[in-house]
Amino acid sequence: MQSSNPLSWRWTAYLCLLSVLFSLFTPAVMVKENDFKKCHQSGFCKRNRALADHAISQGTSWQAPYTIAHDQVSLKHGQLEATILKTIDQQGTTVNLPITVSFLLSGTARVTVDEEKRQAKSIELRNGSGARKERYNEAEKWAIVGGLTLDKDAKISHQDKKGITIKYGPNLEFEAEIKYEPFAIDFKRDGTSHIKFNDRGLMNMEHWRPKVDKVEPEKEGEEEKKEGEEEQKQEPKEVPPHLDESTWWDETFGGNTDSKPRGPESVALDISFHGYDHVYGIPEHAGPLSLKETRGGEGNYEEPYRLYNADVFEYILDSPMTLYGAIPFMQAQRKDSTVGVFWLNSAETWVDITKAKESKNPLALGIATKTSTHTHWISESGLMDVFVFLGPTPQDISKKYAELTGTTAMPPESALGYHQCRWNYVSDDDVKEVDRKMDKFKIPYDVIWLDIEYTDEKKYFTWDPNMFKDPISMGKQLDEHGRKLVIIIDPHIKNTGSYPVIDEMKSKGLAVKNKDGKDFDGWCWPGSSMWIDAFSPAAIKWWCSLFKYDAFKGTLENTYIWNDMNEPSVFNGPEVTMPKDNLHHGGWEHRDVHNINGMTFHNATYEALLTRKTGELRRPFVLTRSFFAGSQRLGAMWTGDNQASWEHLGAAVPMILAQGIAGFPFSGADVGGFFGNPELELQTRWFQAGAFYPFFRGHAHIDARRREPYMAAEPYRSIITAALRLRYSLMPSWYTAFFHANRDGSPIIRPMYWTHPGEESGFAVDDQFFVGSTGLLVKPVVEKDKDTADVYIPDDENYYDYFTYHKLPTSKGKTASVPAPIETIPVLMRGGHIFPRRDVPRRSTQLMKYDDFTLVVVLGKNGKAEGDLYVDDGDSFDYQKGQYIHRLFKLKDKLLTSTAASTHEGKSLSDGDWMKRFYNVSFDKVIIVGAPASWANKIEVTVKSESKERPVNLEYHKAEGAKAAYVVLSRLGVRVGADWEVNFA
Ligand code: NBV
Repeated sequence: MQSSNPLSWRWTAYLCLLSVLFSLFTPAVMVKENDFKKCHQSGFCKRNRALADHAISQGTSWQAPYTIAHDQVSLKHGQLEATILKTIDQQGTTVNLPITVSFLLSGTARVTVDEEKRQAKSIELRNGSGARKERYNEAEKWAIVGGLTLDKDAKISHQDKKGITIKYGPNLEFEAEIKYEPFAIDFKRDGTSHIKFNDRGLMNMEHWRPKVDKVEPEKEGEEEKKEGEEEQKQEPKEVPPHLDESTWWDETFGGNTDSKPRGPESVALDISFHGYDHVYGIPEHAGPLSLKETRGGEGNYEEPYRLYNADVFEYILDSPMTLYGAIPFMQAQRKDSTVGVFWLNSAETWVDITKAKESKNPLALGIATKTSTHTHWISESGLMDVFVFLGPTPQDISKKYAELTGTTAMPPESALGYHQCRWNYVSDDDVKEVDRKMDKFKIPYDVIWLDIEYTDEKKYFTWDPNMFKDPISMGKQLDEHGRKLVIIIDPHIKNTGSYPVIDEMKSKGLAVKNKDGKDFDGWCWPGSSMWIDAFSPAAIKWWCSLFKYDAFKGTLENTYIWNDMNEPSVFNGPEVTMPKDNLHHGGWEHRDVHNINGMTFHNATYEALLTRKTGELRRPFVLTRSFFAGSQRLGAMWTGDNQASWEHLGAAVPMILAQGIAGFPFSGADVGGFFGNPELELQTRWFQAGAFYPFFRGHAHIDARRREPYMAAEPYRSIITAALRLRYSLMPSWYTAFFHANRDGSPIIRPMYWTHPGEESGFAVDDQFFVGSTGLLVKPVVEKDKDTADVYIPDDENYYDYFTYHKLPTSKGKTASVPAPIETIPVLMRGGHIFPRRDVPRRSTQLMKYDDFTLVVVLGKNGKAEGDLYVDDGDSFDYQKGQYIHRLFKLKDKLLTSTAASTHEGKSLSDGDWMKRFYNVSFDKVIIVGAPASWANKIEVTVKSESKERPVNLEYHKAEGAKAAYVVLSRLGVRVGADWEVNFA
């Protein structure tokens, strides 16, 4: 940038100002591990961990003080109601904790525990707080969208004074054995225990109590003592750490004090997975997919996994430290069985994990027969609300969880293309230039992004008047090739004069409040800012009004939105976020809702895009940084501020896999790394990996050098371009994988345990994945100077190299070495699958919309293969009215067929414009890899479709060395929407 450029001096001035300000506040740019709490610095975590230590040290003599009053238990219409009595002192005083166990039609069980006094609001708040008195009970309202129908057939199979057993689920194959004293639940499937609640007695619900001020010793007497009897002074009695009251009523960290008007109120429970040695999920953490133990020991963490959405940039790898989002959903895996739990709580949460070898037979000296995983869930406030899934397959778990929290939204198809981002494209001309260059170098892309600098002084809904003089012409140029623009809108609103957005937000009372009920003012990019309270329906409505085309001038139909900083990031707040005693709509404390906060903002923006114009019903695209269970319904996420390092490249795949199995599969990592400048080899490898992220975006920090794909020197530019074209050619397969995720919650990229739950050797593998159900097995290269890759092979099928058709010498449970020089991405094709692609990658997905397809058939060992293709208009909601095509392909008994996959397909075909335009789109080519030698003499096959039969040329390529035989059928000319068959007999 020249120094004469106005942006340059403005930047210098701005940066100077920032550096002054940053020296005044805890700055976001210097975030280090120590700026975030460890468990011992978080009062409730420390107490509960200490309670666990205490309980475990007591061995069998420990009994949790929670008992169910046996004469008050009832089961009605699939719901068990009872009261847990918590004994709180030596005199036997008890506190009532109403418990509901709901048996859902889906076979999922839900255990909810509340506190009677809080339900009745008969508590007193301290410090004149205006907060709600109940335990937070609205997490369900935000996270759950279905699946709560009760299973009225659930029935009592046993009951006595000691407990009750309920049979429930499909064919009554599940059981919940509830023990009264101490309270515990054993969830069984087919008569054996899988998940146990409170079997280690770590349950803890810190009940409400009034603050009793300790009587101070009389001063005079004390003074006398000090003078004369110093040596007789009694040491204060040491309080065991689990009873330590020092952080009950207020707590200070990093100079910020939390006023805690309700005192201690944590909820904790131990949940054990019997016989399960792997647990997965609870994103977002930068660590392995198979979660580590957290109580020390070699290779383990010392700290629990933390879930407290925070702006932790330049984050540490291989760490249980919290990141930007939280999904408190965990799956456990053992050979041929998957189970799971969903801890529905939006407050700060910590999860300890330990594993124990257990011998079935105590006399079988030292022979451990199985490992069990013990987890300990600890949340600061709210209800105890846990869903239990008994599987038995990973698919069941993903589906049942999706029934509750919803599935990934069907995105606009362009959102699956490549996204070109950086902080920042400096002007509308700059954007146009990048757009032109991508075309010049024939590099496909769909979306270009604008970061915070496009605004007029960080005032969202405005454009920098000097640099973005004509956003409309910029948007129109992009539209010429079907491209989109994404602009960033953050939740902090600049608190400044002459800015209608802040004026309106204040006057309508839609900002988050501080503990005194005044608009909360904090520090973020714009300086002094206020935060929209997206929990409030009125705030959502107002937010929607800001996005109308006539309100937000300069935006067009091809403008989409990026929500950043929605944890929320508050530079001068505790742990770079909001004070916990801030107040939200309905009087809920920020403490209760913190982890949902980001999702409410994402939701408001999603709603805003849906309602930009009356009558315009197009799929929104909103990227979010912060998320919670349910955020998958609203758009995509990315893994935040990573670094241009090989280690961060390696960390991305396990993180994206964790997102997928936690129900939020539309995820990606900044390609190239956000901070720093990647060397060309790293950048190239990152593009190759990114081409297989569900969300594929290149992004860079403002200080990073320009690195648009065309900037790379040869041969890297061509290699990156090839990776991008590969993404575009496989787009039909990606879109079909999204369709499946949308239908049943399945991950888009799938880890080995999910696809092969019977193959234990793959349970910890997290650096490779299958793409949807295509059978494409990808292992991105994440190390420097590599020219081979070892791919783990999970079964005894045939595996072929995607590019060369070389058949790999493989065997189940072993790795196969595949060539991976810089120009190659290790991609294998698993036998038995058929996947669609388009062989002419164009400038954007929209330009490929009506192109013909190629089908790749990869024969399995049994000579069969199958797969599917889903297509719709990629933009509207007409697919919900049946305006889509979903074909099933099968090759068996020498017959390749395409049939409609569902009866819904094409309903009211004539209504849809897209259906009409798509009518003649065809399958042009079929490639059959691993073709039998008996086809070698064929030169022709017959294709039948729409009552016509005609011959098609068959090109047979015989096997050569490792290269498998394959067949190509060209100019097939069968319509995608029609049934057809090819006979190879
Ligand atoms: O808006 C600027 C950046 C953005 O580029 C990045 O992707 C976000 O994760 N944003 C964070 C704020 C500041 C980062 C130092």
